[in-house]
Amino acid sequence: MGHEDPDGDCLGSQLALSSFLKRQGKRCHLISHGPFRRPEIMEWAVEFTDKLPRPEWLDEGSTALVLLDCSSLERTGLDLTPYSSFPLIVIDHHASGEGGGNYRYLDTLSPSTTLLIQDIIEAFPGEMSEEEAEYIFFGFCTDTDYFRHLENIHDGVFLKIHRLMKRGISPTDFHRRIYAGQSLTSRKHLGKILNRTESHFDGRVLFTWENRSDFTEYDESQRDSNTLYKQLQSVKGALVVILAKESREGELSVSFRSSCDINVGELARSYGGGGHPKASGCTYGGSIDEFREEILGKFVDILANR
Ligand SMILES: [Mn+2]
Repeated sequence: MGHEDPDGDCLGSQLALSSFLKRQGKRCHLISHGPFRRPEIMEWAVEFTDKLPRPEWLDEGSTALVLLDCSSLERTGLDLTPYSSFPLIVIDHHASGEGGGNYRYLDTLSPSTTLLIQDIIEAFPGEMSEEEAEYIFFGFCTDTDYFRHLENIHDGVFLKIHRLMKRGISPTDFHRRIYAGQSLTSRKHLGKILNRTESHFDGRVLFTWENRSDFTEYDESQRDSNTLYKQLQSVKGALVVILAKESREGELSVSFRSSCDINVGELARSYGGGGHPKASGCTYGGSIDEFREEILGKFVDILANR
């Protein structure tokens, strides 16, 4: 299982690991709360269920829960209290891990959880299947926005990618699978959100928002926030991009992107959210106007301390 509202890395990790475990003669249940709203992962939805097998059907001595691409059971959006007697294995690359789990494989320097699954598969004899290589590469591409979020410390990643390509991966096919297939309406929606972006603190903080009426006009499932961040982060002088989306009346789903040393992971955690230093998110109870006032107030201090 992985976090709710899954992305390609979360599902790719689950699919690659379960394929590997099946090759080892294990049985797997792929659990996800969904929703499967990102266009590039929709075709995988059929592989997953949010119905957990009843605990009494499972053999306590040989069953484990495996949590991928997040470190806390709350992030699954599922009630797992009936399973608290089973061992928990956590495999994750997020920095916000609360340290849960009886067995942990955490590496915050890994650009994706799928690359950690690759480590596990490669630690065993036998060759990874082409299908596993595809899931791993897919998760890597979605989490790095196709090689965009890699630093010098990630040099070892290219050796891993090299081994995936030996299994028959075509990078250009994957690029098409991840980025093509968008509707014209979704591009117009992006235009609207870009158009209303506010510039604060001499352009160092860009703030934009989406409310419920946007989603009566445009299909919410087609929104593509990565492209939005990419456009806004390309603005000269922009350090932080903030998107506040009204997920329902009086509740916002907020995303932060940082292009500098401002740690937006910490910022999101101050609201009970999580993520990486450069990309994070949280929920906020209140209106867009209330949130704007509060967060810009915080940036007065954050920018003064730089
Ligand atoms: Mn991930």
